[in-house]
Amino acid sequence: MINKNSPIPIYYQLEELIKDQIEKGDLKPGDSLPPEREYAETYQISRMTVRQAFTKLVNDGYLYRLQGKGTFVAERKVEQGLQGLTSFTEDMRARGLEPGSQLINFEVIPAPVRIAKSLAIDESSPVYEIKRIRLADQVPMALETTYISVDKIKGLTKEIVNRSLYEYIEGTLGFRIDHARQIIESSVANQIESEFLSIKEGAPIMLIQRNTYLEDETPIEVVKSSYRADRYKFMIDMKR
Ligand code: 16G
Repeated sequence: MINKNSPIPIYYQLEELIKDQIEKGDLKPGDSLPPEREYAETYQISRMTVRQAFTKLVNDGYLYRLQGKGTFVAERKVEQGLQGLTSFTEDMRARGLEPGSQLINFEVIPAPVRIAKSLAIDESSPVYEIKRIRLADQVPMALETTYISVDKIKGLTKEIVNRSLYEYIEGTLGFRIDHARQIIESSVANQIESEFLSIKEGAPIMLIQRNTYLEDETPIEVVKSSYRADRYKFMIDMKR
């Protein structure tokens, strides 16, 4: 219920109320919300206040708006743990989602300077440049560009990267992927990202760069991923 005598702002109370309804399953992903007017009448509050709550929930990824159609409940975000070095395939399977990839580009190029440095190889030596849309139950989650040294990881094919890169590196080649450094920063989708991730240009995304190593510090991949910020959140447990 909304308590008008509370020091807690009304738009915030409404926000919490709608979040509770989503949490309890009274509102499910894809459901359309009653119009702002109806909320205003039910709770005897102004439409401005309702709009303020809706806008916050849209910005936080709980709701989305469709021009001329109304406001809808968004899919729950995938919560991605940050401890543990896992592959996309493993992450999705662990959640009961079907991992998939759509290959955008697979070619061998001369290593650009920064990639060569990160992979500890000579500049211009051959690297695979692999661009994949990563899918969960067919829904695009991330656009991922991977650089791998051709001399270190032999025999890569389109078929392999359409399945799992880590499965090939460990299962087939017998390397043990050991550790990685990952940097996460926020950004907005450019034209390419918006096209491949089915989001608007300028929509929020999270950029992740991962440099992955074998036990002996040999770098084996440099990966740049753009994740949909409306579908993903990251979680880390901490101990003091
Ligand atoms: C994840 C990794 C990526 C790795 C890929 C392998 C992040 C940010 N990136 O997407 O570095 O190359 O998994 O997945 O987590 P695969 O084995 O399914 O091809």
